[in-house]
Amino acid sequence: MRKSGLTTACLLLFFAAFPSLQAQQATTLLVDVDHRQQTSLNGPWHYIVDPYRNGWGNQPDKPNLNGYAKNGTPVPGGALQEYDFAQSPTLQVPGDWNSQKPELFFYEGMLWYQRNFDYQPKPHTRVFLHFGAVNYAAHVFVDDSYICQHEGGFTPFDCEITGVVKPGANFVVVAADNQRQAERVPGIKTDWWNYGGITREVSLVEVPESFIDDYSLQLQKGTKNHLDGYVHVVGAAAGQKVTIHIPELKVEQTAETDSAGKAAFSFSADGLQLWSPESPTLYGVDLRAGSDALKDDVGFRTVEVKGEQVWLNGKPLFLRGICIHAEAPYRSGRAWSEKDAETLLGWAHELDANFVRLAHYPHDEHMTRVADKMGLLVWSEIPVYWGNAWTNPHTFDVASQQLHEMIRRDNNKASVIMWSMSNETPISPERTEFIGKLAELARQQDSTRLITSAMVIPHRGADNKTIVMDDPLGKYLDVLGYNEYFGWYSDKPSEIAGIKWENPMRKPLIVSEFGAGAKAGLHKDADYRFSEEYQANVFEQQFQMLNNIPSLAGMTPWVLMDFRSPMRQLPGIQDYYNRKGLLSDKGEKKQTFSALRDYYKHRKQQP
Ligand code: GCB
Repeated sequence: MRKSGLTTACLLLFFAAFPSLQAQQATTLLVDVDHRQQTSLNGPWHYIVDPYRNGWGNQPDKPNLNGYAKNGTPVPGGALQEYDFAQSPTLQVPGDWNSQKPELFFYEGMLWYQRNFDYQPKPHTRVFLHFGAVNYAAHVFVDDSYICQHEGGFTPFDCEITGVVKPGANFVVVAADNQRQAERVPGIKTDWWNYGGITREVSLVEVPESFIDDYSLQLQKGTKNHLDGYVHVVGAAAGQKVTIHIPELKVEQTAETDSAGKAAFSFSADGLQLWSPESPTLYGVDLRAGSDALKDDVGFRTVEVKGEQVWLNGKPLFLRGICIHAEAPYRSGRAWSEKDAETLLGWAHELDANFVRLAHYPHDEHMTRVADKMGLLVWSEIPVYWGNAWTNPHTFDVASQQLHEMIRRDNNKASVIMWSMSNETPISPERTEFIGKLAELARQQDSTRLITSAMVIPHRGADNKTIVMDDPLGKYLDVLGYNEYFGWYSDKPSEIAGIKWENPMRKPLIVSEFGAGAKAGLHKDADYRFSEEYQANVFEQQFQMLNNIPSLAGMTPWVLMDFRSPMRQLPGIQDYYNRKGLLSDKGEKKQTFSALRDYYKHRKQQP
C-alpha cells in the first residue's frame, strides 16, 4: 500500500501555494444511488483526532485548509511529522467514532479520515464521491484538491471528482467536524448522542456525461392508476428522449427534455396494484436517457387529509405507530446497515404497527427501502429540535438544505407519507415563521405528501384537565403532532385517563410521543419509577385516554428501543441510555412491548 500522510507542515505549505482555494458546497444530489454502478469505499480509514484543529489552518472561519501533502507523504524532515496518516490507527467506515474507540466516546470536534483507492478514469464518464452522511460538517479532499464541503449530519451528498481523480493510486481525506454550535441544525442540546464521523456508506459512483440525477413518479390523487412525474437529466440538450419502462405493467412511455433538462410524464398504468401496508407491491421501474439507465423499485399510493382523518388510497386509516431512533440494535452506536433496518423495522412489524416515526433526523436510506418492502408507513423528520437560532439566516439555510436533501432522497419511497419540520420547539413568533417557511418549501418540493411537526402541549383549559391544541404552527401543517409525557414528566398515571383534548384547528392529530422510563428486568410494583410495571401502567392509562380523542388519527409512542443520551446518567438504571424503549439496547423486550402489541391488535379490528 502506498503511504500517505498528513502533516501540519504540509498543510501550511499547501496553503501558501493555494491561498484562495475554496471548495464548493456539494450541489449535485444523485437519487437512487444504491442502484447505480458503484465502488464501495467502506472499510478501514486512517484517522487523526484534531481537537485543536491543527489540520485546519490559521483562519477559523475560512476553510483555508488542505490537510495533506501533494504526494501523500509527510515532508521529510518536516517539523511536525507526528501527523502521519499511514502510521495512524483506523476506524471502520461506516461507523461513528464514539462507539469504536473508548477514548473517543465523548469526543466532539474535528477528526481527519484518510484512505487510498485505485481508480481508472473512463472516457465520457463523470465520477462522484457519494457519502450517505457525515456528522456534522464534512470537508472533502482528493489527492491535492479540496473538492467540496457539506453541512448537515443525516443527509447524503455527492462530490464530483471528475478530472481530479487520476489513473491508478489516489487518496481521499475527509475532515469531519461534529462540534455542537448554536447556529447549526440541530443546535446545542439534544436528547441523543452526537455520534461523529462518516456514519453512513461511502462509494465512488460513475455516470455518463449526461445523466439522470433526479426523478419522480407518483400516483395522482383521486385515481387508482394514473401516474405523474418527471425525469431530470443533467447535461441534456432540449429535446432529448427519455423513457420510462415498467415491464410488469407493460408500460413504455417516452417524453422529451425541456430546456432545463426535465422530461414530464403523465400516463395510465392499467392493472396497477396499489402499495399499502397490507400489500406493499413494488414495481421495477427502468429509466433511460441517452446512455444513462437507472432502475428502481417503486410503489404507488396516495395519501391525503379529509377532515380530521388521514386517508391512504382513498380510505381512512388509523396510524398505529412507534418512534424510532437510529440507534444500532444490540451493539449501540449509529445504525446504518440494511440488517439494522430489518431488525428495527422487524420489531415495529411485530408490534402490529403500520407506521413509524423516524425521529429526529433523516435515517439511513436502508430504513426507507426496508419500510417500502415491509409495508410500514413513515414519518421522516429534519433535526430542527428544541432551541434553534430562529433569526439566523445560516441556520435557516442549513435547515432548508437538509429538508431538500431528505425530500430528494426519498421522493420515490411509497412508505414515506409525512415530512416533519421539527420537534418540540418552544412557541415564539420567530420560530413559527422559521418553521412555517420550511413547511412552504416542503410543499413546493413535494405536493404529494403531508406536512407535520411534533409540537408541545401549548396550554390547558381552566379545568386543568383539557389540552388545547392551538400552537400557531398548526396553521402551516396538514397533520398536528403533539408530544406529551403524562404520567412521567407531568400528572400522575392515575390522572391520565381523565385528560381531554380540544382540537380547535380541526386537523388530524397524531400523539407523536408519550412514554415512561423502564430498566429491562427491573420488576417492582406499578408505582416504582423505572420498573417495567410502571412503564406498562402508563401505557395502559394512555390507551384509555387516547380511545376518547375523536380526532386521533394515529400515535407514535416514545420509543422502540433504549438509545444513548448524555442527558441520561442515573447509575445502575440509565448509564447513558434513555430508558423509554419498549426494548432495551440489547434487544430485551419489556412488558410494555406486549401491552402495545395487544392494543394495536385490538385497534386494528376497529373501523
Ligand atoms: C421528548 C423529546 C425526545 C426525548 C423525550 C424524553 O419530548 O422529543 O427527543 O428523548 O422527550 O425521553 O424526554
